[in-house]
Amino acid sequence: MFKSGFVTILGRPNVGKSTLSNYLLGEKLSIVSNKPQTTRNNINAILNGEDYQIIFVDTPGIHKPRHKLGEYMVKSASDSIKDVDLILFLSTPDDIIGKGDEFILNQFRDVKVPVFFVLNKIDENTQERIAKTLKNFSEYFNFAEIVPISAMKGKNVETLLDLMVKYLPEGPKYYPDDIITDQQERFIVTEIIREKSLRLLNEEVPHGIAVEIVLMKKNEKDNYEIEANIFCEKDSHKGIIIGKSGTMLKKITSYAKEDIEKFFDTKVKLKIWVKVKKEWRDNLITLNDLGYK
Ligand SMILES: Nc1nc2c(ncn2[C@@H]2O[C@H](COP(=O)(O)OP(=O)(O)OP(=O)(O)O)[C@@H](O)[C@H]2O)c(=O)[nH]1
Ligand SMILES: [Mg+2]
Repeated sequence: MFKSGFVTILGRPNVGKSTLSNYLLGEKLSIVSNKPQTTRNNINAILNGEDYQIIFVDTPGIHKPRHKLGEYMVKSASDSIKDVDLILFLSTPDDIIGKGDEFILNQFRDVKVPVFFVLNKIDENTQERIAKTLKNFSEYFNFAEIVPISAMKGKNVETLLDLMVKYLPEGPKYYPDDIITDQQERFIVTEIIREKSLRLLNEEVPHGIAVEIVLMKKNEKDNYEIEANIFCEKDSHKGIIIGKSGTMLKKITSYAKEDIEKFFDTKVKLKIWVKVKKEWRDNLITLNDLGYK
């Protein structure tokens, strides 16, 4: 029997949803950083097994939005619940169930599909704390399965995968074998540039960044030529992103280039400009233009 289905990965920001999605896929498709609100769109990651196909939906962390971009992010994540066959609710060890987790769990009260509790980051927590968290959550909600994992180390992820397959319905192959995502190549490039910005910049600067591809084409040698804009919200941020004598922008560009070359397995010429777009995170038209729609 061939099994297939959509599995959404939901949780607060920074709990490791994208890390898990990447680990399951065996490919770095989603960007990851130690800052909350890294992922901004739902990203489908397609995993093919011998007798199954799972489409994982990596979602933005559910949080209290403070601008229209945040509203879009939270809505994308919450909407994913409607069309899936299984929900993975991710959290991390803590002494109590926080308000953020309660808010998410309450959205699951009426769903018809199984909900797994996946407790991530067990590698950096004590057994005692892990046990306490598992107990608290199992009393709070009727989960189909409870699985403690480390997405970073891959601990117990195989077990989690087996359980998911067990719960999935019989179904067709939704996508051909040779694709890992339905995301556009342009989107993947903008995300890689955004990841480098998130990792290299601090405080509020990286959160106000959006990336737009101005040009992306293959030249006669079949290598990519890419030009992109980094938008930020303030003149002072622009200075920080460019850095003294352009050092920061050079770093962002060279790290991004390296990853883009790895992802597409080809040489890349990358040029990036930095521009200011005031309060774009609250401007619906700009959000639309940047693909947050
Ligand atoms: N120690 C440890 N760290 C982890 C684990 N999984 C993820 N992390 C780290 O946690 C941070 C957040 O990981 P992400 O995968 O970006 O988290 P996310 O839930 O996708 O975050 P948003 O996209 O912002 O909602 C990164 O620094 C990861 O390296 C884990 O199992 N153990
Ligand atoms: Mg993420």
